[in-house]
Amino acid sequence: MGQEKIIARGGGGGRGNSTFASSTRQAPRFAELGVPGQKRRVRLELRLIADVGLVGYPNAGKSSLLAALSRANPMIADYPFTTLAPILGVVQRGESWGDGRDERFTLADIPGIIEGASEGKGLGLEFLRHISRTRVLVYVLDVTRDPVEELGQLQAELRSYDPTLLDNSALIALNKVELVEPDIAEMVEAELAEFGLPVLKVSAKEGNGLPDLRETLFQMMPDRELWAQNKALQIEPDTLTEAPLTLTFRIDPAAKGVGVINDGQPERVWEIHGGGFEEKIVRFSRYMEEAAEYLGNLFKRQGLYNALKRAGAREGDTVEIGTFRFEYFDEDENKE
Ligand SMILES: Nc1nc2c(ncn2[C@@H]2O[C@H](COP(=O)(O)OP(=O)(O)OP(=O)(O)O)[C@@H](O)[C@H]2O)c(=O)[nH]1
Ligand SMILES: [Mg+2]
Repeated sequence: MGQEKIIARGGGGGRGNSTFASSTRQAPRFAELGVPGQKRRVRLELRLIADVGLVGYPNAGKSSLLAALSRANPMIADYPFTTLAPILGVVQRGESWGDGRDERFTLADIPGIIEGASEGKGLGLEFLRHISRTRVLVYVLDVTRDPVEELGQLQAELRSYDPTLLDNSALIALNKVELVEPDIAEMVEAELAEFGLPVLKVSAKEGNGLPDLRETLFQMMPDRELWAQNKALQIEPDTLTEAPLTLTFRIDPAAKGVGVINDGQPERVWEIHGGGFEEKIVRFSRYMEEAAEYLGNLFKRQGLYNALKRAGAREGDTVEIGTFRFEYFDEDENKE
């Protein structure tokens, strides 16, 4: 709100005639001309800024969920691509509008996604861009279809559009559960659990599980500031690798490992310099705990774990980046 951005600068103005006045030229009849301003052709793209985005195949019940959770009144019908443009609703916690932080969030219903959406099939990119700024994604799946297959497809589409979308908090709303026997719904729920996301069984039509869904969304909503920082970091990941990375190994005789004490063994410490890691770490100093998992993944993506492994790091070693220390964990050794 109220943000400004200069897209084209006006040219510098010329000096007026009085600037050129002198004792012999008291009323100069000339002035300096200004220089032309910048000319630019711009295309503005409108993005919804919603907190939560509903994604799913056509007909899964996204609009029905939006209608059930908010006062929005989207069109709902039993044919695919009913929703042609994104619609926003406001979801409240409790009865009042509340004065607390985040007592409400905005929910965006976007048109259905189909295979190939990221290449422009269906309504294509038109809507995927609208979920690039949401903090939580809800995958809406129809229990009577093939939810496991459809979720895989949805994620593949999102990934090929923007891989960082999959780093967002997300949950699965398994919809239309009143249409199947409870044990079928539970079986599907168990299969979907493989995706590592919370699964909530709901019926947008009958209202089953909706209070739970709403509350879970409130609980999952990441702090706006932290989310924005993570997002900023994801957008410019390459800056991490600019400075050359150096790993310096040292033994600390005072055995104070991170988390575990190495049975009185001297502590093995890897100091990390360069690679942009120290600079990134300080940006999270206020959020170390919350951001630990995110940073772990980021470091992995940026090759820090591989570099450590190649250098001979062992399980339980301490890795030190600036004032931040964590324990090295050998993934290959811990794989089943
Ligand atoms: N039985 C049952 N039907 C539902 C439920 N939720 C939605 N539906 C029905 O499923 C159909 C599609 O619902 P919509 O909410 O329009 O689906 P959508 O995901 O928004 O579909 P598009 O806008 O086409 O992508 C409608 O006929 C709904 O009434 C549910 O929980 N149970
Ligand atoms: Mg719809």
